[in-house]
Amino acid sequence: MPPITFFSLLLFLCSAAHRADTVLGFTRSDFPRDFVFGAATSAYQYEGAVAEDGRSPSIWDTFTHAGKMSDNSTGDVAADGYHKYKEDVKLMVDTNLEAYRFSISWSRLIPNGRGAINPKGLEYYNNLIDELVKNGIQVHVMLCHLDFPQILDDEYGGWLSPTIVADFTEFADVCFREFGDRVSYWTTIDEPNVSALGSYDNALFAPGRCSDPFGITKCTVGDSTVEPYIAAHNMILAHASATRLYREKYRAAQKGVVGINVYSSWSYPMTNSNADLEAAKRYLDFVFGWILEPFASGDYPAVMKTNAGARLPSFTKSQSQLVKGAVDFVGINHYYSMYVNDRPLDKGIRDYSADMSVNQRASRTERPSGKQVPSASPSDPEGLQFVLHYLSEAYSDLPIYVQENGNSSNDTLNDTDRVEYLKTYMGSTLKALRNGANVKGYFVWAFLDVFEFIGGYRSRYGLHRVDFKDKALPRQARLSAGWYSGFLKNNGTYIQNELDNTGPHAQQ
Ligand SMILES: *[C@@H]1O[C@H](CO)[C@@H](O)[C@H](O)[C@H]1NC(C)=O
Ligand SMILES: *[C@@H]1O[C@H](CO)[C@@H](O)[C@H](O)[C@H]1NC(C)=O
Ligand SMILES: *[C@@H]1O[C@H](CO)[C@@H](O)[C@H](O)[C@H]1NC(C)=O
Ligand SMILES: *[C@@H]1O[C@H](CO)[C@@H](O)[C@H](O)[C@H]1NC(C)=O
Ligand SMILES: *[C@@H]1O[C@H](CO)[C@@H](O)[C@H](O)[C@H]1NC(C)=O
Ligand SMILES: CC(=O)N[C@H]1CO[C@H](CO)[C@@H](O)[C@@H]1O
Repeated sequence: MPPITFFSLLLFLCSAAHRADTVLGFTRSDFPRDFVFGAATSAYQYEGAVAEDGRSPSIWDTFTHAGKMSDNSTGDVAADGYHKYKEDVKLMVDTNLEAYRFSISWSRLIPNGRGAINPKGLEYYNNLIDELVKNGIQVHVMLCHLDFPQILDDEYGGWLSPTIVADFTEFADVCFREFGDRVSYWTTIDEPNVSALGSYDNALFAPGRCSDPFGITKCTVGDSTVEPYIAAHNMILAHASATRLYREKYRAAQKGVVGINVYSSWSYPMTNSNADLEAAKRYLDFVFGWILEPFASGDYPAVMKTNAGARLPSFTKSQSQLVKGAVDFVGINHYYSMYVNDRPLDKGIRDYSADMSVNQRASRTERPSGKQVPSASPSDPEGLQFVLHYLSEAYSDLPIYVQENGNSSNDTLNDTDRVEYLKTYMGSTLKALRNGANVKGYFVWAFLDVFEFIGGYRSRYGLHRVDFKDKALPRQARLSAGWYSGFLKNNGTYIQNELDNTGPHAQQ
């Protein structure tokens, strides 16, 4: 065989193997009919209108107005979803979305944190939900997506106080009562891991508490060694309490389900040494186990109790009973994988990351990133498959929804990288499903460009572009919106040439 042919054959085989592994060899109809495809946004990131119609500030208003974002941005206007939701639901119809996940601004609905309902806030969410239902789009609600009323932070430190459990349950009660006739899918809290660490360990997120040397800035208030654990503990209790309420008061009539969300990365050991294999396992216990193990066993993973000692709160007997079994499904937000190796437990003061006792990075070649968000995060669709299998096995086949998955891009409309990313991660989801993982849905983050908690308006995740420089905030479909739309519409038809012969508005 002449070298050139041999070489082409080799190339062909390699790329065929690669394609078989990663490329779209599937259609919508390969997924079960009750599997649901959607896209997501969240209240502070999408709505804007922060001082309108009776909304009170959330912790994110305070944080952004203190100039804490690297681009000095705020969510004051964001994508102006408060005014543009009808137009956006129309875009969802154009995109053939089967479901939409959004979150409720607690401080818009109940401006004092507890007590009186804001009629305008109630009206907004009723209108949005009606618009979705009218258009046949399944409604998935996140109750608390990183923002809660500033007034509760002022009063008792928000998630740091057990008082929030009762207030959160009351907020959930209002939502179940007012919206539950049209909403069956409830998720209580978004990314407790990220929220606990970002808010109380490294100060990347509102309210920006930390203690030296763990913060991204010089710390003035907080205690990174214990507060993240306390916050997560109260989130777990708040979730469990809201779930119990739903089950006792609403489930029989409304027939819905209540789940919690976790931020998820797969963890690969850097080497095959026992120490690194253990480290990768420990990572999973810290990421997933921290939040999910209490719902399975009523307690935290043993390794967390050992490494964090008394800094990790313990469950009382009645808390343990409340929490155990208090979850109908798990939602995961998934973006990339991590590579970990063992790091000896520091003898000095430790926060959560130090307790985990691993070095982590988002690619094999990067230097360990310490406690910050990785600078680059290569696509690793297989990692999602591992996560779905791991969760199915570790948590007795609880239904799983991929509630966020997506890729950032620049402002371009021709977002070929995003199409590739979504395709391959949806492919991994299908493989996991075929291999028995109990995965029920997949949501792209984000339906359109929004204010990003990391990166403000510099970082674009939308299927639809928002032109933030134009006061009218016009939306434009990206290539990815057209691609997703075609995938969802053409049911049994394999979409193949989407990148070859189409511009950004193709298939719309
Ligand atoms: C999609 O395809 C499946 C199986 O091929 C079929 O049962 C279903 O009715 C189709 N749905 C739509 C909306 O065309
Ligand atoms: C943000 O605002 C601060 C203070 O007003 C200013 O010093 C800084 O240059 C601004 N940064 C950006 C990226 O605009
Ligand atoms: C997005 O896609 C690009 C190109 O594939 C990749 O370099 C980047 O790391 C991805 N980002 C995430 C969050 O996956
Ligand atoms: C956006 O990124 C793509 C690669 O993903 C690149 O081809 C394009 O030039 C970039 N556009 C801008 C405006 O930076
Ligand atoms: C979109 O980007 C791809 C790859 O970067 C390129 O081949 C194609 O010509 C671009 N399409 C348009 C309409 O700009
Ligand atoms: C263990 C784990 O994945 N922790 C993540 C929780 O969220 C923070 C972001 O605030 C990540 O940096 C951690 O890796």
